[in-house]
Amino acid sequence: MGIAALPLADFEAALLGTDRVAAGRILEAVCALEQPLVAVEGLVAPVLERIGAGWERGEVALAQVYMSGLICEELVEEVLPASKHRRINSPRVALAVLDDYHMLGKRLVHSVLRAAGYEVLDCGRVEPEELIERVIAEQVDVVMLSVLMLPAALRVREVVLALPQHVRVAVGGAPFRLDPELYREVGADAMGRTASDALSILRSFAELAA
Ligand code: B12
Repeated sequence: MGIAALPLADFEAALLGTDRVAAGRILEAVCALEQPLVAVEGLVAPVLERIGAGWERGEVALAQVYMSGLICEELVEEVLPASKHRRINSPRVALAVLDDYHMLGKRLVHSVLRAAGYEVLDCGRVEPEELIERVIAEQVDVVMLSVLMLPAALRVREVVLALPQHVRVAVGGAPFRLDPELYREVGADAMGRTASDALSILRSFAELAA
């Protein structure tokens, strides 16, 4: 199934109508033809973005955005795979949502990393101070941050400045996609546009360290 053939409009209608069953059926049907991650990135992420844009234009209620996010979180939990195997010699990777409540991007990045065999320290939703303490205490090598609000994106700088120099920081989420230079401005080492980018980022960090 080509991306163009994905039932974006039907999935959007199901979410806006809070019809979890219909949304689940649509996602399941796409998962039968595509890898679950491809389905989630091709269907769930763009439709949530469209719903967000509808909210900005005043055509969609915040409650609908909220319920759509919630339904998608549950559906994604069901379709994405659990860890396959553990990698030996993999870097210690920590993953967190910085200072806001948009959790779905982190969930996707977590699945991608686990499916590829990386062991991930999931810090959940954290303030910079707590994250810095954990990263240092757990001797983390790479920090992956999912950030959807601009004020939180600007706080990435606090994290970068407080971490030991060898720790690499990668970021992703709406503010970074809107302004592709922002990650450099806040001092991060890399930016991912999709959850799958987490893997190429880890590879590039490993090459730099070699
Ligand atoms: C769903 C949603 C919500 C839901 C969240 C539900 C949940 N449990 O997650 C709810 C309703 C709770 C919500 C609340 C709010 N939201 Co909101 N929300 C969204 C929306 C529509 C979609 C976000 C989403 O889940 N997308 C799907 C996921 C899968 O995409 P993603 O997170 O971008 O992740 C993908 C990539 O970015 C990448 N990625 C993400 N992180 C990382 C990290 C790494 C390391 C890598 C490699 C890749 C990567 O991988 C993912 C997939 O490939 C966005 C619109 C948008 N354009 O993003 C607005 C948006 C993020 N929200 C916004 C706002 C303003 C709010 C509220 C303040 C609204 C309000 N007035 O109350 C609150 C604030 C809550 C808070 N303090 O955190 C703004 C942020 C503006 C800004 N830049 O500051 C946005 C951009 C909407 C807009 N255009 O105005 N929201």
